[in-house]
Amino acid sequence: MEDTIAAISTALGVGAISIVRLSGKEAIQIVNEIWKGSDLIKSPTHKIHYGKIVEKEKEIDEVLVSIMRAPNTYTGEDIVEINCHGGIATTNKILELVLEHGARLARPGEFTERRFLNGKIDLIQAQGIKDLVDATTDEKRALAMNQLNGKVSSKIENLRQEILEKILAQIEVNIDYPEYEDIEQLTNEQILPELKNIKNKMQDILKESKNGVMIQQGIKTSIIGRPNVGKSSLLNALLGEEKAIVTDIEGTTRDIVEGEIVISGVPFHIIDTAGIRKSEQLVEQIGIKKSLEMIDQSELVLFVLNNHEKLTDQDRTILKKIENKNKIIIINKTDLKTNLEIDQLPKEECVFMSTLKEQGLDDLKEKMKELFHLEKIQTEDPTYLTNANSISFLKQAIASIDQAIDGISKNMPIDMVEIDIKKAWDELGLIIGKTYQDELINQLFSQFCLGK
Ligand SMILES: Nc1nc2c(ncn2[C@@H]2O[C@H](COP(=O)(O)OP(=O)(O)OP(=O)(O)O)[C@@H](O)[C@H]2O)c(=O)[nH]1
Ligand SMILES: [Mg+2]
Repeated sequence: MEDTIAAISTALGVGAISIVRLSGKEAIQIVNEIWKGSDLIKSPTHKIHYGKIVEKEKEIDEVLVSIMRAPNTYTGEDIVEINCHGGIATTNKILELVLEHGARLARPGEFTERRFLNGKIDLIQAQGIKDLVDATTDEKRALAMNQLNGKVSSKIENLRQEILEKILAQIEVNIDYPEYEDIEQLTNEQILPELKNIKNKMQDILKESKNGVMIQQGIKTSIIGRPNVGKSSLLNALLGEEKAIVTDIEGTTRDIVEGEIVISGVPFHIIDTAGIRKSEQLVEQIGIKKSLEMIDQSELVLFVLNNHEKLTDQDRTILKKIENKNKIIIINKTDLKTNLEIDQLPKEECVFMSTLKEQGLDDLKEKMKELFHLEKIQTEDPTYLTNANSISFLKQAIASIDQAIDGISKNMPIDMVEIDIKKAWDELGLIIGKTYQDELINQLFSQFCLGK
């Protein structure tokens, strides 16, 4: 991290102010070279200066410059922020000037990467910073904030601490001083119950993290059903706008229409598909194929039936296909006479609606909430893992603990079992981006004085 990086930190466009930010050893020197005002080199830290940005005596802009000296800065390096007048030309010009004077254009996320590399944050916190900036709902924001402030990290950190203190340290002591205790007794009375205890805690985090993924990535939802049952009408009702075309002609929807609604903080990405039926027409057949594929790709299927019509073989095929999926069966057009064999449908999964009369929408939303246990989400302080990498590391760590438990049950030597436990510890460390060996040794040493 020898070079000094620079970038425009505000959105590029017309606005009241823009900020050009620099980080690195040369940051203050570089800005001082294009600066008319008090000497920045002599500036104390965390001070704002008024002055002008100049190019060979020519004034470019009137600005405020913040000087922040290492180490108490975002990146841990010297940082200079130039608050200039907003607007594309001015901001770009100032960026150009700092680049000409020796800064390098920062890669996306490079300021935060330096923050991580300088040990100011761990990986979950870094992810939290990104998620916070990207957050589009209040739940996403709250979730990101708990990643950023370290609440999520400390959950993982606590697990590692327990593995270290209650298991690894015990084993180490007993390997080094085997005369002090009976190793089998230790394994069965202490190590095994602790392993099971930690595994349960890890599984709890894994279970909860499904919520994190839901909040962050949303739920892929598709509306499926025969032509004319009211699929597009349902999409429009959910979105509260006339997004899809609705007509009484079968096969109105040919291509895919989509939209998003947020229920209890969880975004549902809803896709309206072409009606499923036997058809000779090529275009429609493509649509139907897409619908069937859509079922496979969806996390939730809204299967729409017409209350006024009897179940067809097609309907039964679809019902079979979605049997083991998250689904809600929507019996639409309840304003018309019932001809549908309602008693043949799984009652607890049905919602009665009339999109025409605007009835049943709240029941549907309630059902969606129930299905994914969303009522809990808004009352909780969300400390979940949200990213696929972290979750897969956690799964690996659980598998390693399982391996260790299995090893004990097969009477494997304790130092063999220990390898799997260390592996779990290491895998948890990957979630927060910590290295393994040095830390393990340091902690063990400080707690147990093995050298005595
Ligand atoms: N009576 C009654 N008619 C409805 C209701 N919902 C939709 N319709 C009518 O049913 C017809 C078809 O509605 P769409 O929403 O286009 O149906 P679709 O399932 O998207 O149809 P395709 O795109 O052709 O597959 C339209 O004439 C709607 O006005 C309802 O609750 N009651
Ligand atoms: Mg349609």
